[in-house]
Amino acid sequence: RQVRVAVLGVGMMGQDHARRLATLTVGAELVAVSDVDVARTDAVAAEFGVRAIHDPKAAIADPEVDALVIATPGFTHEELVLLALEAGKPVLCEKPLTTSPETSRRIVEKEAELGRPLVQVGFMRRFDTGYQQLRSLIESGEYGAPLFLHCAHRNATTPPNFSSEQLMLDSVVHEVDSVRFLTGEEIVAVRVIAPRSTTAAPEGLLDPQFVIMETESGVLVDVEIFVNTTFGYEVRTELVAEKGQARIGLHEGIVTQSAAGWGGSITKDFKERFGAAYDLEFQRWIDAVRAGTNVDGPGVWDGYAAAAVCAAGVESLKTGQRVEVDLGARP
Ligand code: ISE
Repeated sequence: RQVRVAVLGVGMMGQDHARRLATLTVGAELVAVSDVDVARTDAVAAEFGVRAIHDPKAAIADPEVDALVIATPGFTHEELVLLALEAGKPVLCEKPLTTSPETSRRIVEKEAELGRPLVQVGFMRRFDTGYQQLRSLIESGEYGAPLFLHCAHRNATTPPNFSSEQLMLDSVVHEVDSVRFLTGEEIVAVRVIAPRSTTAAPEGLLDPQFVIMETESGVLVDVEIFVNTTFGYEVRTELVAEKGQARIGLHEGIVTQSAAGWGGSITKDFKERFGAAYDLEFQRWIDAVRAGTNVDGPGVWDGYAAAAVCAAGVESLKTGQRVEVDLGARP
């Protein structure tokens, strides 16, 4: 049977997901969209020939909706995810799960009370071939223990009013999850420092920043987060292990050589760079919902751990100190 899905939040990402569900994901049927912007909801609903449900709570409660994609802004996630949990409906929630460890913890506890997984978190990099290959390499032990991960995460531009806090919660959160995915370890401490800002950074945003993370076993991670490079989207990771090194994300797509020289192209945004990863993420999620397991990928604990590390990062940026992360017991 087809899973009838409603997409809550049809901004840039939600529209992309609506299209994915309507045209690509096997076993899914897009049945409704919902957004605080009424005109936008109506336009997207008309585009896909589905229902516009203006109140997201009504969409969650709707008997003709089996599962939900939440792609609204992060600060709205807690309430919507908790309502979906109460309704017993599977959710694919875009990252971040919520904007604080306290609120994410509530979701972890609520799901534990229900006794079955219902929420998958949209850390799509876990479905990217490069990240999967790097994880397999680390897991195989062939290169010995990992020592460093050097990461660069660059965007061409940011949405208006993007703050230094959002830089941590919306952008660095991906590196946090990637490190946890690649190493299979929790992050125990964070320190954030920043050079002078680029003149392209909007008022109020420190950009770029440099984030240093330590894992349980002592892997040291550095992240250059730079979101106003003005020209393209690039996410790369270099592993330095005891007996070998590996890089992912350096060149996506074709590399050319001609009289003009050699080179390649740079993806313009994350929809392009991670398009295939999103497609796979959605297919695996819908397959899991149909199988009754609901989650096939990162879950609420991953969302919570990421929120805790990001909160420590925000604190470190303010105080300049190394901030330890204490996740507490996993229910
Ligand atoms: C955005 O929200 C994302 O999730 C992208 O993957 C990330 O690269 C970007 O910095 C965020 O703003």
